[in-house]
Amino acid sequence: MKYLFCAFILLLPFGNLRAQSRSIDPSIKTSRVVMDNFMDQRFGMFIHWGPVTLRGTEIGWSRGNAVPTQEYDTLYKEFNPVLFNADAWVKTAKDAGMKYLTITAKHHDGFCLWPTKVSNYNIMNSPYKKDIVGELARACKKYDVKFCIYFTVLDWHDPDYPIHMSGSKADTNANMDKFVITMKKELQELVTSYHPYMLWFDGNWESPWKNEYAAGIYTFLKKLDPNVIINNRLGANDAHLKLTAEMIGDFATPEQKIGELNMNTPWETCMTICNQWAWKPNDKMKTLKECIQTLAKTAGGNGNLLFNVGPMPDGRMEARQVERLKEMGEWLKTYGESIYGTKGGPFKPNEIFAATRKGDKLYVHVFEKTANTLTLPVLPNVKVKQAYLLKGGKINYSQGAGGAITLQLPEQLPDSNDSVIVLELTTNAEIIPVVS
Ligand code: JFZ
Repeated sequence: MKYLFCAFILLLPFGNLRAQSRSIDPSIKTSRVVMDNFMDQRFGMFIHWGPVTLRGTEIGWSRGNAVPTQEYDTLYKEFNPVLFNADAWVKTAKDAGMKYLTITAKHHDGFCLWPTKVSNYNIMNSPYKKDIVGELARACKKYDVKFCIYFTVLDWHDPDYPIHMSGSKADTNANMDKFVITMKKELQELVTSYHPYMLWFDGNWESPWKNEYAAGIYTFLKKLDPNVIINNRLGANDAHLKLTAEMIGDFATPEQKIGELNMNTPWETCMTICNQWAWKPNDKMKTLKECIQTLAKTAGGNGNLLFNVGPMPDGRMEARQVERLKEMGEWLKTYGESIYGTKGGPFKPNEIFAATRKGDKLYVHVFEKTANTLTLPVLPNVKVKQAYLLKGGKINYSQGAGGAITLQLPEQLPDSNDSVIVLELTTNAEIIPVVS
């Protein structure tokens, strides 16, 4: 009997390992076809929103810092964004040329923007009492914008989650297994009610989160929807820039910086239009030049851009931000074919130019005119058939014996933010190896 007991104890960890694997079954991973389609979208809207906007401080992070915890946790009782209009937000995204939209259904502060049955800390207990996530899902469908959901792993508000504030030590009364069950219920509600195209996880860097949980959640989600796309912040890791075969997730998530050219691993840069993720009055806004060049350099690196807007506490997006996004949309009306559905490369984007490609076309995004000509790094075995401005107008060029292409730039570039020159090649531009 004693020996039997010992054998049981010895075998326990193995049984446990089998039940809670640290990795996922490769056959359930999001397919290449689905990921290629996601990467073709190139431009999406990120929205960070919640009761904290009443204070204009950062979502999640200001809890217990700029805003005392008690006060932060009761802000929802005053949250009444009567001017919220899901159609208007989605229309803003659409007019900006954005193809998908991601809303913070739950951020680190734990407040839920949908009527969850799992916790009372949700929008139905605010004076507003309307399903914000549901409204946005509906409007996205109407305007043919792909609907996506941001969901944080860590939750500083839930007593079952061991950490109650960034940097604080673990609460021994917390119950992580119970917390994960709650999380699964919340995710089940979100996936089955709103059918998100993609789930953008976050908050995976604190010690209570383990890959065992992440693998379980990934598997659980794939059973609910085999095609749902999942970012790399579900796996327990803080290497957001990377995505390796062992990491759990479908794409890498460089934050507030443009990812590096990568033809193999899907990635999406998330970046704010101002400085803060959530709304802040008079926050410094990026210039149109910065916005357009960020998008072009991201596409030039073969990545997507999830561009963040923080709406105001009354439910509207700031007029100046809406205007800026509209300007991006105007640029995309002319230049969209050099962004959507393209691949990045073969050159690494820099301050002067970036390149994208599709079929036999190589799109050269010219940011600055530093001389009358622009000579591109040598592309072996590539021959140009003709060159012209995407906006219209022939471009003279020469191709040296070594293959180097030199473009004659117009007296004045037609677009001060990014003028695209199309090079039609005699062969497929998409298979040109990356030039280092
Ligand atoms: C995270 C969030 O914390 C942030 O609020 C926002 O939602 C962004 C998209 O993702 O960004 C981070 C992640 C980690 C740290 C800071 C910001 N960190 O570890 O200091």
